[in-house]
Amino acid sequence: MNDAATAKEVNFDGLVGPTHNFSGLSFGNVASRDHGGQQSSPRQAALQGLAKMKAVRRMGLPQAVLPPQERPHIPTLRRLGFHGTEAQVLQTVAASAPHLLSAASSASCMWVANAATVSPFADCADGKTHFTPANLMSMFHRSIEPPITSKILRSIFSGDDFVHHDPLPASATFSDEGAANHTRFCGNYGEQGVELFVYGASVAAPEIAPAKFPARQTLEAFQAIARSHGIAADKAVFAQQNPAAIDAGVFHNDVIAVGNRNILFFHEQAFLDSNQLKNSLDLAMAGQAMEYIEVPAAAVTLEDAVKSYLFNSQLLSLPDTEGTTIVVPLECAENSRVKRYLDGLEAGDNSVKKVVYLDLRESMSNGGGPACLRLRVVLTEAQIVGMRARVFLDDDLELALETWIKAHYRETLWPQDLADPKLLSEVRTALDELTDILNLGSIYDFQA
Ligand code: SUG
Repeated sequence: MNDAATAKEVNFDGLVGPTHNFSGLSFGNVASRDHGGQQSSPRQAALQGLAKMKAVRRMGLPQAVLPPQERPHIPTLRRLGFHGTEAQVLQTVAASAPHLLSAASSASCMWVANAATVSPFADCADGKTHFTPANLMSMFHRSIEPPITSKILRSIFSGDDFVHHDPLPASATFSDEGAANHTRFCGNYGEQGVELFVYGASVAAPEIAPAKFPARQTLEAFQAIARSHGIAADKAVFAQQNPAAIDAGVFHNDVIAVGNRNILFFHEQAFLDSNQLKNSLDLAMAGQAMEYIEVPAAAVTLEDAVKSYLFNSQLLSLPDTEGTTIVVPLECAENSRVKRYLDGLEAGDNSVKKVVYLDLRESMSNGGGPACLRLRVVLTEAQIVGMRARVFLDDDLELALETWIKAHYRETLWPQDLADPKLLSEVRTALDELTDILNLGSIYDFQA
């Protein structure tokens, strides 16, 4: 049985794939729109992501990695009617429908906060950890991810302690974007916690919805997930995003709020009704005090929050340390209001004692900050030790990944370069080697 007392929360970070590029694919994500068509650096993107993993590991926390997917995804292009040899498929789609080539080539699976909703064993009726891969049906380029995500999660989290559900039906009613809209509050990670499910819209009350940009998570999706994960009714809290926040570019709740243990750090305008949310959380926590750090719009505007990604941060409880460390993107130091707020937070009367700024510019330019790049999974010592895949960072794996990135990734990439058949073979060579490094077996279509 699970040795709950040894349970730790592990950050699994998505390794940025070799086709990282800026194609302006995500309507409602202002960074994606603003950088569409620009030149990217896949190598820098992957190294920046790896540097974050190393930094968190240096803080004394376990850190693991999830592999990227195969892109361009030729099977998707064939499904869309492109035929011939792989080189012909690439050539035809580039000439006739370049937006489809971009979609089939996006490295978007790096934002693993959207990979799945994960409920730790202590919250689930059967005492097992439950995974539901997100269907990501609201953006075509992301809807390609779930089958392989599912395969990867099943391969890494294998055995009787883990339950893997299928993604929800790919219908607008069940639009699901995973952990980016899900937060868990608890005392120690191995104890039963409270799960907060935040949604942008619902079929039940369609009149409360954003006017400009899409709501990417529904209430109905999260109700289904809470049911199938076996979350007790009095430990599941559902709250709606403020539609005005979505219209300001908050396409996932993790762009405007983040939680860890008993802390909720959020913007005043994040939720439709913050007071009701706080009351529900207090009740569900049953006597365990919550710490609410609510940032007023007078200090940091919604626009500042979306530009700086202040809330797309990681709140980390470091071993043998009092208080919490917050990892934020470098952009937070470049906005004077956000910087002033963080300086005050660090010095103030609350649990956040230290701010760490990290350079994740390549991912940020597509709307992905520190929190987007990680999926949190609570694991016991025995589960960590028993893992067959080599996904936990140590000195050797860090070096192997760095060497691998430097050997296989291009320094620069334009969206037009996605049609280059050489890129496809570079990607496959790289991923083939990666499955060996990570001891994953064959997970990609091209390996079948
Ligand atoms: O789904 N961007 C991603 C960013 C996801 C961020 N995740 C969280 N907030 N958890 C998205 O919008 C842009 C790709 C492009 O435009 O090339 C993109 O897919």
